[in-house]
Amino acid sequence: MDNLRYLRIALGMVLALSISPSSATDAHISDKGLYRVSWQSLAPEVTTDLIHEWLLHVETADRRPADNLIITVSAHMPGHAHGLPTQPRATAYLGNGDYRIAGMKFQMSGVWWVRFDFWRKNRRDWVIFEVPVK
Ligand SMILES: [Cu+2]
Repeated sequence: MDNLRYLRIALGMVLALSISPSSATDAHISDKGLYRVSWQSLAPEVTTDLIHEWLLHVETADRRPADNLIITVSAHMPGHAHGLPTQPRATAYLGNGDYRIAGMKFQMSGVWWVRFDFWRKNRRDWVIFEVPVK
């Protein structure tokens, strides 16, 4: 079995176990209204000092999967002069508007702002999520 196939099956299992109907209500609309974005941690809990992956789901405003996006990730804690110790990246497009984000690591508990920037054909949009870290 090749690695990508294995990854898709593993992700499918994780998603089947972890995505609840409420994840749809957590979707944020991007700043310019181009995208509808939600995220899911592939670790059971978002805690400190754990390098883990997220699954980012991106739809267009009319609810179709948004593919071919270039995505960058950044995060900081409001009021604190620091960001992440890692540089998370979108490492794979898994189809259906799902992107794998690797290298998430929060070194301090509290509220974080996680920002995703999206580029497609020189158009940029972005979204910020407020994420409580235990
Ligand atoms: Cu901090």
